[in-house]
Amino acid sequence: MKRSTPKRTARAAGRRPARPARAPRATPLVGLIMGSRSDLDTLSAAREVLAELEVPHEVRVVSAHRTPDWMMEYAKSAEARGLEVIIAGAGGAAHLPGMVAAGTVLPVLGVPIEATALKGLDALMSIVQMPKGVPVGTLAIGRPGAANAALLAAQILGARHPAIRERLRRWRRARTVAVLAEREIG
Ligand code: RP5
Repeated sequence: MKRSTPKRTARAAGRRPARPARAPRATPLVGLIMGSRSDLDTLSAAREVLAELEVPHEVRVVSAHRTPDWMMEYAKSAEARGLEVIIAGAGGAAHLPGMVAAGTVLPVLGVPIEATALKGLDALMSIVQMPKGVPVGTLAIGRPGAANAALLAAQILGARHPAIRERLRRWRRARTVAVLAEREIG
């Protein structure tokens, strides 16, 4: 005999079965933004680390030179929306991280993207050379920099969110154990 489930009971009574309630999405703490969709390949390294550490985040395209008004709106509304750290990746002249930093007092971490003939060196120089007064924490060019930006964001968040700090501690410990397990080469 078939067991009655909420779905079957609802159908038998001619009602639509109620959808299982979805867990509400946590408010993003990190805004991961990029000057172009073409930056996503690189910045997915940050996205993966944020997901692994279960840091609620949002991912948006925000172009400094193509959508300047949207960029300022994003920067100015970030704090009120609950974001605590912004990771901004851009290539070429790469003014996005600095311009966003000018619009908020939240920490902004910049990731230089290898997007031009200068292979990311242009973006690195642009992002790291913020004039005194409006800092951008600048990471390495490309995917290693993107992954480190996510780790650094988690470290910043760790001061206020002990659960994130603990996940980060475990993440580090796992790397240590993995290296020690393979330390004998010959
Ligand atoms: C920058 O220009 C973006 O951050 C990207 O790295 C680069 C190229 O952008 P697309 O021409 O691919 O949109 O603004």
